[in-house]
Amino acid sequence: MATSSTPVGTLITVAPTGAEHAKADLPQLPTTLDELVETARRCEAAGAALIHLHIRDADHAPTLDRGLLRASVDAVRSETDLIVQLSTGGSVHDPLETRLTVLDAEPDSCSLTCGTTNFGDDVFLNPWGFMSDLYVMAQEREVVPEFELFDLGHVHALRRLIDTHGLPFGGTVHVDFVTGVPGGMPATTAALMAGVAMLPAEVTSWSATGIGRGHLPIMAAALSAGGHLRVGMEDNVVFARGQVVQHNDELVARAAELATLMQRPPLGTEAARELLGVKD
Ligand code: KMH
Ligand code: ZN
Repeated sequence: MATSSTPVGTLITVAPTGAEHAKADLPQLPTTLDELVETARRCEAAGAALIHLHIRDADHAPTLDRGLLRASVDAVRSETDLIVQLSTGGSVHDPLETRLTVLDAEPDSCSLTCGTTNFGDDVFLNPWGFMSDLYVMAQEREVVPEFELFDLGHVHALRRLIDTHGLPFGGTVHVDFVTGVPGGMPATTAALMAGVAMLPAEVTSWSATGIGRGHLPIMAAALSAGGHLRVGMEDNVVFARGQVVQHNDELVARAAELATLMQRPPLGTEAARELLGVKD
């Protein structure tokens, strides 16, 4: 990393929906445009500065429909000041070509996963050619990528992307460690610290998320090591033992409280834009 000093504030990202949970099992999952906008508003008020979006169709199934993506970006932008990041990971069933078309919706930021990983019983496919095309497309479209690292090999692949194509748009490099996916790196402090130790010098900020029961330990580890936070129902739907999350803002509020206790209060959206090199 370029700097070893601890950041003064904490970027809180909310990933409210994801592509994996079924609305039928979890009716409080925000899947409609109205629910998404209401979630965005409440999460911004609770301390989030960035929203990582997956969207659903009228049947609540994951979709990468261009028109729906565009409408979601526009609606969240008009109702909040959140940085809008679209997932280019989609669901494990989305074809690579369709995942590239996500940038047509002109988000501020996009996720870019740095390698293929086993994903439960499925495979989340991210071959070099796809990563490389997405990287260049994001540079051309002036979209700031967030590099999703599910495994230590992904850290090394990020090195190759930077060496091959230069810095991303915005001139900063922000990565997010996604820990605890069955098949990826475990949600342990040791694995997270191994990843942080390997980060290329060009990386200017990092965040972490713990899937499922890794949620709290990874949040504490990230805060103590100078990292930022990603929370949300995409990653974790259990607030505490026997208590299912009822709204994403519960997770954001707890992350904000912990960050504030650690003397690293949530960054506002303007400071977050500056941190990530996102256009105003
Ligand atoms: N839904 C996963 C297969 C991303 O958003 O970029 C991929 C994912 C990563 O969630
Ligand atoms: Zn995602």
